[in-house]
Amino acid sequence: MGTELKFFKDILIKAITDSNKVFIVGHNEPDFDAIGSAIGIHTIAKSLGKEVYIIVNDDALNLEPGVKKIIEENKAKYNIITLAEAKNLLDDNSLLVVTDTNKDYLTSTKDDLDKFSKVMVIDHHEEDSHTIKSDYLYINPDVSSACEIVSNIIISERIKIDPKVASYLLAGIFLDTRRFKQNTSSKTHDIAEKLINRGADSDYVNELFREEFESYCRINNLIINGTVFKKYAEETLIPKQVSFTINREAPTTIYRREEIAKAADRMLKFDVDASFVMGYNKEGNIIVSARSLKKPKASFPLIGQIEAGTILQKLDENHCGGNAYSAGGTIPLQGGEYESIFEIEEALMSIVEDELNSKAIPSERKKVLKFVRKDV
Ligand SMILES: [Mn+2]
Repeated sequence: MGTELKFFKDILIKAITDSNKVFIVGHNEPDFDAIGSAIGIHTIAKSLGKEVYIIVNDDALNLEPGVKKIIEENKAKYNIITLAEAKNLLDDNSLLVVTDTNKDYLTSTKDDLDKFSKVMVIDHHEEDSHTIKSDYLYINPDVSSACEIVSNIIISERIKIDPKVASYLLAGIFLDTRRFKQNTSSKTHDIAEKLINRGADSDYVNELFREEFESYCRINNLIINGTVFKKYAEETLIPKQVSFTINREAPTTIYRREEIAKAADRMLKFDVDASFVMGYNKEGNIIVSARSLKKPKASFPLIGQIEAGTILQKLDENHCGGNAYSAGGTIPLQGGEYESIFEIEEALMSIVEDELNSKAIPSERKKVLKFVRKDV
């Protein structure tokens, strides 16, 4: 365990010990990483003898099936409650631990932070100006997932965990690394091994990851009928191909956030440097998901990475965020900057173009460089 995490762990444990009640919240529409890490933190606080609650304030319709299953099975066991219930339970010495996000607008507790006597954040996403106002935060973008951070704390504190909790934590790591295909370090493998030793069952995790056939069709239909490819910076050393996906036949089709994210992930399997996918959510806002291909360390040129997070921040800095490889957000249409999903796509296309032009090296420069070399 790194010294920074060790330092944070000691503060977290002291904060839990000193408080009467502990509340945990992940980002809205929690995924396996948010819910898994929340249950992991629950286990830590419970081991210290505390009254612990997990806040999930989403309509079950917006949740993916595996997450819904975890929540339904564990509602009583892990005190999973709504924000309104949490507000009734709060006392003058309550701690809030936010996990898997550092952005205030992505949590249900955004307007109630001052009601908690202490707020702490555990996250692995890049930090930006919207970071939650907290007493202590541990944000490490070099770690695969919030579940990896929380597992590390559980293991180093030798806290006994239920094998199912070990499975939930492994599910979070599976999700955010796409099964060790990205953001994976030797430490991630080490933590996964330790979770398996504590009873995590990958067959059970596979079961959680099973998709609904209808949702699978919706995602594939979106990709097949809605994707256009655009080439950028063709005259330079770093030509790029980028895909943009919208349901062009029925643009107002409603998607869940995780469906849009899955479509963006899947597009990276093809010959593209980055993928952008957009779709309506139930509330009539536009979900945007961006992915950028991470080039192997040895590849040349190293420059020219399309930074997914930077591009979405330029699109709408108040509603989007993420890192270079993975970013997302939900953009309001009513009273917002954009009037239609196609307007958002157009804006995205031109932001990508501007970004690449500002970074691109014209191919003539290559020749010049060769001359220079000859002269030397
Ligand atoms: Mn995560």
